[in-house]
Amino acid sequence: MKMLKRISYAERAALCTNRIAQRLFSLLTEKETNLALSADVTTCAALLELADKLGPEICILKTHVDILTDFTSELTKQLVSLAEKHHFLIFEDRKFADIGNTVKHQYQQGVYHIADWADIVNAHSLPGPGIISGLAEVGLPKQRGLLLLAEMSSAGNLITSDYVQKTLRMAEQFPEFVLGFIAQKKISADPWWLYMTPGVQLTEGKDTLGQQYVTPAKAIGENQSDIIIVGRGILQAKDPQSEAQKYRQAGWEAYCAGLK
Ligand code: S5P
Repeated sequence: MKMLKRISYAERAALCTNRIAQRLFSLLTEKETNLALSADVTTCAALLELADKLGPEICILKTHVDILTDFTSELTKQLVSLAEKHHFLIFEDRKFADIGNTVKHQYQQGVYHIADWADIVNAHSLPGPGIISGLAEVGLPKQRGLLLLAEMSSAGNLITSDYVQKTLRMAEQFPEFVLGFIAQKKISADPWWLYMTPGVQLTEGKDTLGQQYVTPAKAIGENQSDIIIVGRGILQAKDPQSEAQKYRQAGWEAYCAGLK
């Protein structure tokens, strides 16, 4: 497949107006990593240990705080200080999917107070633009950013190419708040959108519950995504730290190869 020369993260930082996207493109360049760790563990101690040990390797720590069995607000304070120590952003993978008024409360209130500590959250576009307006009311004053789920990695998902295009159109209405997409591939020629791709392992394959994996080379190289999101590929390895280094290297090499 013919690949077009890609625009560097640094150049794209200069081309975008979204504050979080600028921050992230610059972070990718400075730290030379496009690896996001999907820290899908179920205790605070395990999450904090991962964040501290693997923090130097990653640009983003992706959390699912609602799978923790022992969540307290102390956890999020410690995560924020680890994010400062190791220079990564925190992305709570909340996948909001309700009407604007409800997601506003889910984002700001409840047990987790997500807006107080997560730099980035994501939402399905399914409910329509009101979901983005609702989240933006809470997130924008705190300089947070939103990713829309344009595509999913799971087999049999109901997303069509029309849905993807309509998701893009919706994002275009909120350039200050929406920084990009969870997607399997680049979906727009505009260089300011940032793409994060889950369903990544060093070899292609699937799990028993519909998850489908592509390699870092395919996600970043062929599919022109920006950041690989890796969970079990790292978490289930004997030595997660050295495994994270392998993913980091694979992701970065795929990016650099596209610049030539
Ligand atoms: O389409 C998607 C979107 C997301 S955010 N497919 C996904 O797998 N995810 C998330 O990425 C999922 O919730 C999980 O936290 C992570 C993938 O984990 P892994 O263990 O399969 O790498």
